[in-house]
Amino acid sequence: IQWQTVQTYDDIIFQRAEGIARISINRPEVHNAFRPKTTFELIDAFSRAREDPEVGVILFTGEGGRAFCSGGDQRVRGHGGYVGEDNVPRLNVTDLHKLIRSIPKPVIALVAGWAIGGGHVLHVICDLTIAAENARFGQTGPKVGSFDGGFGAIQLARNVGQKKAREIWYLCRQYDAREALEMGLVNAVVPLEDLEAEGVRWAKQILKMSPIAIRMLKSAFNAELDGMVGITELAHNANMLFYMTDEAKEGRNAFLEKREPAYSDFSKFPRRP
Ligand code: 2NE
Repeated sequence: IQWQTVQTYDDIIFQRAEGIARISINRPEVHNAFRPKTTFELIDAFSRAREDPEVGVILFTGEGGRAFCSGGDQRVRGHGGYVGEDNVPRLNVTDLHKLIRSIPKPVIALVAGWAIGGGHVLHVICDLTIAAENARFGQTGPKVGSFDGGFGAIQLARNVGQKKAREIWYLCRQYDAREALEMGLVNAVVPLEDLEAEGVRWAKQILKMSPIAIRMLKSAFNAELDGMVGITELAHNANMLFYMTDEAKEGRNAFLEKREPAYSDFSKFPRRP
């Protein structure tokens, strides 16, 4: 696959080819730990991939083959969050979590090496995870004075079950790729050299499917778990489909044509059982 750079950033790489976006954290010297700038750039790239009608699937990975992501950059962890160039401490990774969750296109994590701490949470949030044989997974929060009680705990428990999720968080152990596959933490394990090709294969298979069916499925999976926000997402997808009907268009046309006395004539539209 011939990746083309979409946008240049400092901390990440954003490429596109054949309907697939590839977004990669590029800080291998710290095992792809994220600082606020990294997160802002990721939010920008994911938003662009979301808006791009050519993109149907997003691959999310880390450069270097030794880490997907090692979580928040502990060197810039300050009083109340990770401190950016503006000296403001923040946890803007929350916005990235919500974006990956709701972007109406599948996001596939390709994990080589470490997926640790907040980096582990990032793959947990992705729709699918393909691991290289050298992948290692785990949470470190309670060891380093942190925790993620959001998707990092709750979605993890949905993925691997309550007992295993509590083990992962309370004991801060590390798990290899085979263990991750056994507990349902990842979808597949492949040799490191095949990781990207396998991700592209999965993406291409999804790209053959109905985009609306995939979109509706992602929001349906979210809806059960995400409360009012999840139901809103599913409901607005239903709205999108309704807007495509003649019935909804009649309402819009009547308003724009300033028809009197009643705006719309819905009489020709059936009341279905
Ligand atoms: C990932 C792990 C286990 C790898 O160990 P090893 O021995 O293979 O590598 P090493 O030497 O520790 O790491 C290589 C370089 O990367 C830096 C290291 O300090 C080291 O730098 P130098 O000594 O060569 O200069 N590095 C690695 N992870 C980093 C990080 N997160 N921040 C800054 N520098 C990092 C081992 O490196 C490890 O345990 N890393 C820390 C994992 C961790 O605790 N992450 C933070 C969890 S909290 C979090 O992410 C979070 C949250 O809980 C809630 C909200 C937002 C974020």
